[in-house]
Amino acid sequence: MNTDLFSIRMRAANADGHLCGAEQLVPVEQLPGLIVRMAKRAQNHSRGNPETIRISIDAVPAATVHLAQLPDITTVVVADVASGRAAARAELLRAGVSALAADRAIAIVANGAAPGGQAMRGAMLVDADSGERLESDPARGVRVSRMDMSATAADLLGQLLKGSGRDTVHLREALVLAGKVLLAPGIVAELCWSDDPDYTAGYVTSKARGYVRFPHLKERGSSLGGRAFFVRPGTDRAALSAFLQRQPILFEAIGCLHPDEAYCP
Ligand code: WAQ
Ligand code: MG
Repeated sequence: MNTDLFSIRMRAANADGHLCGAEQLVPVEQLPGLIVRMAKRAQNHSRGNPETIRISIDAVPAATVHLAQLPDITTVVVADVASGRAAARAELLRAGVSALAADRAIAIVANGAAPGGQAMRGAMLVDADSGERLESDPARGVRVSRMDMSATAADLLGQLLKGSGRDTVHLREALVLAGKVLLAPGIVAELCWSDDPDYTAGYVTSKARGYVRFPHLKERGSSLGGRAFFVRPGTDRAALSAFLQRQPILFEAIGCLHPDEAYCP
């Protein structure tokens, strides 16, 4: 990297709580267009109308940006939410998460992880053995930022996913977020499904298997979704949060696409 980048973060909320957010890492010339797109996105969101939209921009020196490759993508076809959650649970166990921790996290996301049964703004940190929640603020959680994929990686992924019904902004952004989380110290796996009522897909990621998607992890119409980052017992939480919130990561290559897209770099 030899040009400086800018971290841009958006967060929108109203009296009901968190509506949506987004984070990207872009060259300066993309900032004006992106500010407008992020504001429009907050104003046209399926979770409701915002009362506050905050957009923050921070310079990121080129020398601090780590370059990386995105995780492999696998889509597991499931017929309904029950089989989707069972398959996601099996994937978490395969990654080394205990059954207790997997079951607890799935139930918490399904019921709304923030106080009052709302969706959280960020992610829960969950001990991969005990299932104990470790984040200091259960409404905010940990919000990952300062990550993106390069234009080249985005173009290639777009070409490969075109026409598959998988070329969604949700998938791109979730893949980038999950890719960064996998690089963080102490992470065992991640579980996620969207809190957007019209988006039912979710995923489990792990180092061994990459980004494993399930088209149905919640019922259409539900606004309850969230994220759990499973950590090894004894993980230094301050170091983990600092990495997730501050270390800039730019994905300039994509991974393999399984099964039917049949692509590998
Ligand atoms: N850092 C930490 N947690 C976050 C972040 C972030 N930057 N952004 C969102 N979350 C948490 C927060 O609790 C949200 O309520 C929850 O995740 C869901 O966020 O087809 O769209 O942006 O492969 O609604 C996954 C499947 C889509 C994509 C996930 O999440 C696919 C999605 P959303
Ligand atoms: Mg959402």
